[in-house]
Amino acid sequence: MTEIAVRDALRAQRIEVPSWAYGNSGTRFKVFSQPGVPRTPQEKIADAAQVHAFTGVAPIVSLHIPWDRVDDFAKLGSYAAEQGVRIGTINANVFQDDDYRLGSVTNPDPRIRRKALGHLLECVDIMDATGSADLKLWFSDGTNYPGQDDIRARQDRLAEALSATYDRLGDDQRMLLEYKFFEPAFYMTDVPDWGTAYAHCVRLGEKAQVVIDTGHHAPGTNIEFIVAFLLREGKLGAFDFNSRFYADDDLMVGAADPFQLFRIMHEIVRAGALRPDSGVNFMLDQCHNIEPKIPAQIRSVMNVQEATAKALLVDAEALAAAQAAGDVLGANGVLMDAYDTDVRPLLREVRADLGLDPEPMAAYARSGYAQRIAAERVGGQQAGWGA
Ligand code: PSV
Ligand code: MN
Ligand code: MN
Repeated sequence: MTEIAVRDALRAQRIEVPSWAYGNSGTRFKVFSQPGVPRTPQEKIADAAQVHAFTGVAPIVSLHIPWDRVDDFAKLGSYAAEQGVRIGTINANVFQDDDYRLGSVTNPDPRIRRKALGHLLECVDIMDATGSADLKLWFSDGTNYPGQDDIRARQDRLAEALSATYDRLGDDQRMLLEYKFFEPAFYMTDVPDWGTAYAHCVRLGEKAQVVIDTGHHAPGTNIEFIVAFLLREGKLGAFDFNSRFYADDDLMVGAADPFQLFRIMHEIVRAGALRPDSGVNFMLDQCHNIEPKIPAQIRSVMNVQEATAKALLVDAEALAAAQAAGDVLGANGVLMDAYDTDVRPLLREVRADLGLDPEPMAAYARSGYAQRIAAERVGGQQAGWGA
């Protein structure tokens, strides 16, 4: 790829940020409060707009319903536009209601299944109002003990709810199905892995695609293989980017394993899936329990940019030649040369081209925004967990 093409690709890159990254969050042991956190969905969007203002590549904000429920979603969309961003993916939430103790769409009780489906359909109504293209579905459904419920019957119930939701989607809307190998269910999860998500999506049709949340795999899983496979099948709809050391840690993407992030982005670049119109949505799904939230989102966006820049710098011709020649060390060397490149000077130039400060973290710190929200906002809210 020519240097101009690399710069163009980096300028055109789009990363979607989650509204819930700006609220207070924590673990089940303690939620720490931070000064200036948003009290309303509008304030979360205003904070997200800061991330875009300083990086130039994050103009889209995902919402989580009901955490971001408002009376008038069309008006919230207009508010976002005034802030210089737009509302993106709508995340459904069927995991925080007492009724869902034994599951939501896979619950043995038909009344509770109907309630869960009602929420999913309501999320599509919200998408209509916000102009969102993607509905993201993650189910906490599963069982804690062998024998607790029938595994196959639960799959039937899941398929039924997915199909009813799929039928409600508009022509330009998609359903993104996210998997997670455990938690909160500890014995069996109803959508535990990409294979299960993929099989449901294939049955549903073209508008159903798989979401890869990077934190939702067992240690040692080769995530870039999953990326490559789903891309080849045209079934990779989106990422939920974050980092993990142990379980679903939701730490900043690229913090735990920048090399893994590079390997993922290499598969994306190879498949031509980086372009904003590729159908792959690059979202963050993170919490910032102890670090300040807006800078943590800025840092995360920068980490994705760095991994992307390195992936774009891979010498594709040299790599193909080494692979064809069976040159194991040569091929690996081509990849490592790109990974070992310091791309920060290049990204500084890309930002300058966009009319931005080349150093987003320092520029945000100097802006005084953090001090202003700390003074203005009293009584900031929890991101959603336990709310
Ligand atoms: C579940 O762990 C998950 O990754 C899903 O995407 C939820 O919607 C999200 O976390 C909430 O942060
Ligand atoms: Mn996720
Ligand atoms: Mn998660």
